[in-house]
Amino acid sequence: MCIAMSRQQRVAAIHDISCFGRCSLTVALPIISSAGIECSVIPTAVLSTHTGGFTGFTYRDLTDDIAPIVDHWKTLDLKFDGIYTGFLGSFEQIDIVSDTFDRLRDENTLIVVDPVMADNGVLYPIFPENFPQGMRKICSKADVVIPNITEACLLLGEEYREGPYTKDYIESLLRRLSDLGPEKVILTGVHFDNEELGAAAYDAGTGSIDYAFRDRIPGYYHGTGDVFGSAAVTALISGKSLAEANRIAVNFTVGSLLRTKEAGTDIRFGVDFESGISELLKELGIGR
Ligand code: PXL
Repeated sequence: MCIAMSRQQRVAAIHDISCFGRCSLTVALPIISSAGIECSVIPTAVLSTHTGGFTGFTYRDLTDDIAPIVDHWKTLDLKFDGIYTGFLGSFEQIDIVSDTFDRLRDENTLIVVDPVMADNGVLYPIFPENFPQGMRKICSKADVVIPNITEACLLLGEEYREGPYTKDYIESLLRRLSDLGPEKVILTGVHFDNEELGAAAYDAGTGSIDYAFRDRIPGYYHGTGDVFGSAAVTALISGKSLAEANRIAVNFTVGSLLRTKEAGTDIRFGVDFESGISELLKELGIGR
């Protein structure tokens, strides 16, 4: 009998820990781990809750901890199949995270940047106005970027527009985002009418653009971008194509939203992605 030994995949997730209100690491870690991928973390900040809709949250900036964590990791000769970044705790972290890519990557590492900084046309108030220029810098080093439309506009230095959008507009955003450096772009919040909402995936290597849509669910729920990004990273590291990863991430996010809406949960508490993990694993070809 021949037993093939395959090395377990390993991802470094660089996001904040929002202690309550499912987003960032409390979402990335369980989703990535659920698929049998080892998930190491570099926390960028520790907050009592995320910043969306809560007041009085605590905020501990971990800017000074990132380089020493990476220094220590460098003594361990670790290999990373992926590096996935999200919410950064300060403007100074942009250069530190950019150096971290250079220090942890090898030729096989997939760098995925979710330029978490804005939504619904507005930069999160916690960030300075020049934050998008910094984010552009780390996006230029990524293999895959996952912005929403607001973040895409900020990265490209142009006015945010309300949807519905035209195909020409979306495809122009995708191509111009890829021109910043990343070969692959997944753009969320895409809609051509008021009935359906989804995401577009562009691969500059093949020139292909693929869309995934589901019926729009009314209401705004926090943390869905991180649920989407974590599912997309999990699918990509599991060997799925960009188009498949996009479709899987849309379905996982919509399932999480539907359960949360049905349960009547406070929109600030994040979405019930946990109950969708077995379905996600089936989509990935891992579950029974
Ligand atoms: O889900 C994005 C996110 C992550 N982390 C923190 C946030 C937000 C969005 O508001 O506040 C701390």
